[in-house]
Amino acid sequence: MESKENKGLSRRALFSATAGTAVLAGTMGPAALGLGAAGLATPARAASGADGSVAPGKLDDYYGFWSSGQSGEMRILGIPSMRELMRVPVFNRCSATGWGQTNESIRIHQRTMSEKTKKQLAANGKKIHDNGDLHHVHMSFTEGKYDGRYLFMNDKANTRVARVRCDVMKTDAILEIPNAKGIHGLRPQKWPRSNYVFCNGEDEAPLVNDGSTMTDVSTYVNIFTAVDADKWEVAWQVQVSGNLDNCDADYEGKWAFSTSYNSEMGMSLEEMTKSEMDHVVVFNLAEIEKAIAAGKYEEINGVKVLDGRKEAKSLFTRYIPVANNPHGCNMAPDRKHLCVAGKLSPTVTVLDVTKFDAIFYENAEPRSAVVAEPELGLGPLHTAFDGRGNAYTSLFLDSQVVKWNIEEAIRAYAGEKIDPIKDKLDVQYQPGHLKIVMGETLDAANDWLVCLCKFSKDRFLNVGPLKPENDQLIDISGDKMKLVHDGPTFAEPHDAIAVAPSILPNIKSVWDRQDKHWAETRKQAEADGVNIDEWTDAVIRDGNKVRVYMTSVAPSFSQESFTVKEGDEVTVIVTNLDEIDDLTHGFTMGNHGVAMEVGPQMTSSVTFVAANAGVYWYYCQWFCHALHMEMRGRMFVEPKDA
Ligand code: K7E
Ligand code: CUA
Ligand code: CA
Repeated sequence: MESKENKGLSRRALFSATAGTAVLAGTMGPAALGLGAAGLATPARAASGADGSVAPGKLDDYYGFWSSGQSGEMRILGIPSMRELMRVPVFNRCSATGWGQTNESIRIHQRTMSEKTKKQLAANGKKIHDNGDLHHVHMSFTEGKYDGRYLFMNDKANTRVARVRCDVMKTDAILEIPNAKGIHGLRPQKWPRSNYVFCNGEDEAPLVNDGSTMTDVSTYVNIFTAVDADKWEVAWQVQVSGNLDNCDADYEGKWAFSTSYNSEMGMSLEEMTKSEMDHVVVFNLAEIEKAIAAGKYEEINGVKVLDGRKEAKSLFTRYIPVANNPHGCNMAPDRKHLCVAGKLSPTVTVLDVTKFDAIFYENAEPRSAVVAEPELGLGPLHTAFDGRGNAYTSLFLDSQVVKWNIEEAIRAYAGEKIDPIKDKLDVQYQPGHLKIVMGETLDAANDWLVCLCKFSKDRFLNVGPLKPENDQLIDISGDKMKLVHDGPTFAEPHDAIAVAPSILPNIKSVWDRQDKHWAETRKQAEADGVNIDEWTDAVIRDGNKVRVYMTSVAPSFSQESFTVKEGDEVTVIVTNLDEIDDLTHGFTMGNHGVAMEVGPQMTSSVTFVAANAGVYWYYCQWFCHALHMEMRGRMFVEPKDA
């Protein structure tokens, strides 16, 4: 094989460790390849430089999981290098992987789709909403620490939440949330584990939203949702007063909390900023669960809904007044302090969550839980925490990160003459979220802070009126913060988390053939009498539906051609029998708008109508082998009357 390889092809052009080994393999069966997973050396971990640089071939110290806002995907970055490692399509349509087009992904999209959404889509000739506005990515917790099982995220645009499996880093479930509108804030329960994912409905609308009432704002509601993180369905909802922005949960499993910038229930900017104070809503999980178990809920659109509005005077909620139009809602890993960013107010309000019981059960003043309110600067949006009792708050208007000490802020609030502010750093420009590695867990570290800036302005070469955002890496190991890296990112990261690789020891490189991701497709194959775990080239006709089963082994598909009739609904099911790290194939059907990823040992399928008679080439779009270009075949579409 070695000599053949040298004859016709430049070795350098190939991936010698993987596909190159199989260059010019004449036989296409998997056994003929004889390729093990060996040969891929694992580079050593980075002993990264003080400037955050990671040498070529070295691995990053942390995974960064990034939201992408209106791009609708999740991104994986390496920290501290800030190299983009992967994009995981979630709510968006992905040209490379076929996410949003493959049958497997459409099933995930459609599983919880409402009749209204189906009608809306059908009227527009679509099967799924293929955009999303993904703000918040958070990992599942067990006892206050990341557990490496799932990542959860919101879609503000189409009122959905999604779950990504950490073993394969693929979206595994999407949930359309009934009753609520515009899911914004999202956080998993931290203790005892993430049984719930808490989701804020940001926008107000009539509960029965059928046009019978529209402009009468008194009929509008806002909904807080707890999603069952395992079953990926709504566990319960609580109707609240005012809208909901960001949320978080405590380290005891007792409370969830949400900020509200529109306690006024205003519909215009003027109305939404009219009051002196808005509020934080505290949700009492035990009381909510008790009421749900006792059946004291109203079922609306198939979901159990409790009334937690102020006037209902329930034990489900309490409303703690904070300065007008708060935004960030961040629980400190000291297990005790919730930091609510003022946005319009230059302050962060620090609430002691151990004082919430008194507010619920002893009629204590809601503001009695406030233990500090440091004045930090203009436009505080979000707060991150290190493992040394410090908080770091982004100041949107000042374009700064301010480092302050929580205990000192509490002492200052109690009257002591002490300045809790430790440092201020200019960032470029207008920061939103900021994250310290492991910083939202009990393992908060003290090395890196990532600050997600909304504007980059002059920081990069001009690329036109649409500019990248700027995700900045800041060294927080010393007393003073130090900016070490500018990282341009495409529209538009909001939140991010950073996770040590030790939390994620089970990420696969090759799919398990029995993976549930294509369980439905497997069922169909079994019904067709086709074994998709073996080399197969079955074509099954079922009226005008044709199912074409193919396998792929670099550099071939098992079918060099197949024939269908004009107007047939064609489903192509491709199984990649290669078992090698990084040996992904693809299937692209020319001139049909069809393309999908078929990872090692993965099955993917796609359905389309062959509307025009003629010859069409399909090909593998992932460069997999020296003969990757030759990995192609023809679809013959016979004229209808032939
Ligand atoms: Cu501040 Cu959507 Cu978390 Cu953006 S939200 S910044
Ligand atoms: Cu298979 Cu390219
Ligand atoms: Ca307000």
